[in-house]
Amino acid sequence: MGAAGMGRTQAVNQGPPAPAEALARARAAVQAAGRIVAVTGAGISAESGIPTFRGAGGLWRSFRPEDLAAPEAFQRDPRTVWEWYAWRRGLIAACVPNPGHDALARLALRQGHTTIVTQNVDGLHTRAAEIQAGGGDPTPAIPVEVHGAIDRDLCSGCGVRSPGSHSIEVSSVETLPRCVVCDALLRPDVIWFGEALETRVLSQAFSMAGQADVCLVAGTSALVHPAASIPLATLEHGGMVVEVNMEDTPLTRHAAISLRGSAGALLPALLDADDLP
Ligand code: BJW
Ligand code: ZN
Repeated sequence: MGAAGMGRTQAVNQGPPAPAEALARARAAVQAAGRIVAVTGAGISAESGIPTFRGAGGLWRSFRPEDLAAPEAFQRDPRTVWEWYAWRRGLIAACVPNPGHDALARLALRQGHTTIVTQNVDGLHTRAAEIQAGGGDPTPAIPVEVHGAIDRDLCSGCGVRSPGSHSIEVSSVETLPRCVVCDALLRPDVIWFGEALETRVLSQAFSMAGQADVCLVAGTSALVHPAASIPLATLEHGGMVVEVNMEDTPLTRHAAISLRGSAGALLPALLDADDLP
């Protein structure tokens, strides 16, 4: 029996299994999988010190998304939006990957058919890939970033991309960074609410999920679409979803195996077995 069939059969109406048993089943599924896609969200970076968006301590408890993560907000008040992003850039730059990022990077580097798809804009999967590759080629563990990258700028006029600065003067609109090509305001190269995700990037994410035997979903509330639908492509293909999260999400009912706990503890326990591919 393939990994997908095995997980689904065992998941039917048996209630939550004991954590050790669920972990053992998830390890067996990962071991049996030919192709794996990992879909990650803010929860995987929480243990690196980067706040999540929703839930206790989440950014949306203190800030209104429509004031900061929407194109209308940038048109109305670019200074306030930049102030928030400059603060987050600084915070993220001071953070390092945690054992959850590391375990996923090691999996992708040793298992030739693993793709990491992340909603995170913090670049920590890429940094983990570089560290875990140890001077070798990190490419297999470089993620598909569906919501962009906070460390990059995008011209709001001509769309040209450039590396982001860490010394943005946010005291007035006049001092905000401008495009060297067309002089329009630069903005962070992230996807805001109401903006389309880049077609090529989104297609790649759905295509990888649509070929995967196991979709490992870690640290996302699975509330923001279209990213939240990516694991469903694995289910449509006949694969299984394994969820790692501190709490239930809308995806939990689709998951063959739900592992409750922190990604930093569970992902190494799940992926770092000696006998895994
Ligand atoms: C741990 C843990 C630990 C904690 N270990 N776990 C369908 C239905 C309804 C609405 C829509 C729909 N389709 C589209 C929409 C609208 C909207 C949307 O989804 N709204 C919903 C919120 C209602 N989507 C959009 O607007 C998207 N665009 C779009 O659809 O365009 C259509 C279009 C087409 C053509 C032309 C034009 C338009 C864009 C969405 C962009 C989201 N952007 C943000 C900000 C990015 C930039 C930035 O960082 O500033 O992306 S919002 C924010 O949410 C960020 C995240 O990537 C995203 C997802 O959050 P995530 O990662 O899941 O984090 P949290 O905080 O929600 O959850 C953390 C989880 O971790 C929790 O579950 C914890 O339990 C867990 N956790 N610690 C393991 N240690
Ligand atoms: Zn420009």
